[in-house]
Amino acid sequence: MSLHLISFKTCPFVQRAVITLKHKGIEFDVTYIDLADPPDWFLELSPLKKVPVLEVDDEVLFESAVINEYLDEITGGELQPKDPLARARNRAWIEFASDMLGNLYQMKMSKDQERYQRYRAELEDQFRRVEKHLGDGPWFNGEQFTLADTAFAPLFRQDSVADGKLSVIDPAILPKVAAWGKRLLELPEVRDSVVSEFEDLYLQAMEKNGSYSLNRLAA
Ligand SMILES: N[C@@H](CCC(=O)N[C@@H](CS)C(=O)NCC(=O)O)C(=O)O
Repeated sequence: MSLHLISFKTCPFVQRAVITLKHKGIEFDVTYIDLADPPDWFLELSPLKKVPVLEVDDEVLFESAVINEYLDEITGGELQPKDPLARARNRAWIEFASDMLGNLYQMKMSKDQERYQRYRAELEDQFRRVEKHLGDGPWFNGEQFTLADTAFAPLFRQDSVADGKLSVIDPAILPKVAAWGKRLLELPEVRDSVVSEFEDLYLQAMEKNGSYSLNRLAA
């Protein structure tokens, strides 16, 4: 079977799939596209015109959560809780993480203070909910590392750009979130899930968007 991932270099949703692929040691190859100028073949291939897309031989899979469940299921399924209710809750939190990724992106790219504060407040409220969910760790659901961990990890990677100077995670307020995020970022599959120029590309995107938080950092 051949697995071919279509990627955009700074996309956190693609990163989720790469983390799962690397965690599982699954062979795959990658094609990077420019979402600002997507090729016609991609627009034809991707039903929502979004990345990630995973080509499995001649089949096309899309949506990061679905791709990750598939990757897990073909390799033993240990990244999902066995109990149906726990599995359903995990899926719900993965959806929650997707919403957080949207808010984090909007916050980082916001041009003005008002908009920045609005997204930041929303994100802080979401992190407080995650803090309440977390137990003694080490992972989102305790001892078992699951797809929730691979789904949230890109959030911590994006939060940590610029040496963490733009982070919204205050360890005094969110001690469990901070410890969990640090643990995730130390994993080799998370560290190696982005291209070497990720940081530069992400900061360039912020600059291009006239990012309020980046401008404040430089001032
Ligand atoms: N729900 C999707 C979200 C994917 C997504 O938003 N990808 C962005 C890049 S990070 C994209 O392809 N955007 C292109 C567009 O919206 O046209 C998933 O989980 O895979």
